[in-house]
Amino acid sequence: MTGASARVSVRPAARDAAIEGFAAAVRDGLSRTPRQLPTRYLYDSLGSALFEAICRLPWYRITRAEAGLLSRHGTGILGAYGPFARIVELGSGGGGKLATLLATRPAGAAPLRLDLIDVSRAALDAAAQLLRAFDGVDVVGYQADYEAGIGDMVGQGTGRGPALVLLLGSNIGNFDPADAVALMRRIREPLGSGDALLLGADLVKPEADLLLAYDDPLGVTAAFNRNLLVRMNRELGGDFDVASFRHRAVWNPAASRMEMYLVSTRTQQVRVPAAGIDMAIRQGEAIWTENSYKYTVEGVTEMLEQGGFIPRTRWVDEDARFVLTLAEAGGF
Ligand code: AVJ
Repeated sequence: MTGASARVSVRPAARDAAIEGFAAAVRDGLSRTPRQLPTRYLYDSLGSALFEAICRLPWYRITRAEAGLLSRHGTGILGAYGPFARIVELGSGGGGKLATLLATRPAGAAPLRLDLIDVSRAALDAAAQLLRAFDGVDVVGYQADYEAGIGDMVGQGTGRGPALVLLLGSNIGNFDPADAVALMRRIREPLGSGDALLLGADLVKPEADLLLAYDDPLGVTAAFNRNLLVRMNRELGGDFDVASFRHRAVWNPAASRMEMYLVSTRTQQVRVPAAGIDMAIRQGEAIWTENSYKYTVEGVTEMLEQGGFIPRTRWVDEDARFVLTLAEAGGF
């Protein structure tokens, strides 16, 4: 039997479905100096598809490195405190990371509930389709940001056994250090003893490798970034001339992060009516769209400990410089 018993439902969070949230975030971000846009809005349907394409680029090694670690060590991970009765994934995307982990699950394993949290409805639909093929799993998708998702989902037990929370793919990289620790604490809060967190984080590596990963020769990352302008035009009635903004990726060594910008190639007026924006952008002026923090192994350990977790096992891909850490919910 393949997934005949799987229950698949995707619930949109009221807060997230609202276009008003996007409009307010755009109004706020574009009014700041420097101008910025919230990263999570990169993931509309096309943005999620472009991100999936990024994951397949030869220069973007995070996804493949993590998949290698998940398939080599999945049995140990799933059996560590288990068997787990529930897996909650923050930022599931199309479900590929979880599918890799579940492929290591032994035949006849105990039933498992999967709660997928993602801002992209299209990604959740794809993930539900992919994951329902696994035996004995119930899949529930929840369209929400991490904050709403944790509040509504992480604390819900099944009464059958421990829960494993997944924060993979270096999704933690979008958070400033203080926010990353705050996120760890938010995840830790509703968990009990025996529950665990599996965290995937990208490590510091040579600048040339990072620049190729975030400004790839095929221009897929540039398209992913510029799609945010396309989305503002479509959903908020904006009149961005998409072709007159170019993608820029820079390594900021002091902050240990990659930064992505959209740079205007000419001085121009831009209106985004639904966000109340009517602004002049100078030639060379940049709109900041993403931070991707790169960690050290020690930095990951410290973040987990400050967040109330006890790191138990870590696996490092030395070649791609990526670390997967299994941590137990501890005391504060
Ligand atoms: C999904 C946040 C992990 O930062 O590497 C990929 C997003 N941005 N290429 C990352 C991204 C540009 C990605 N994360």
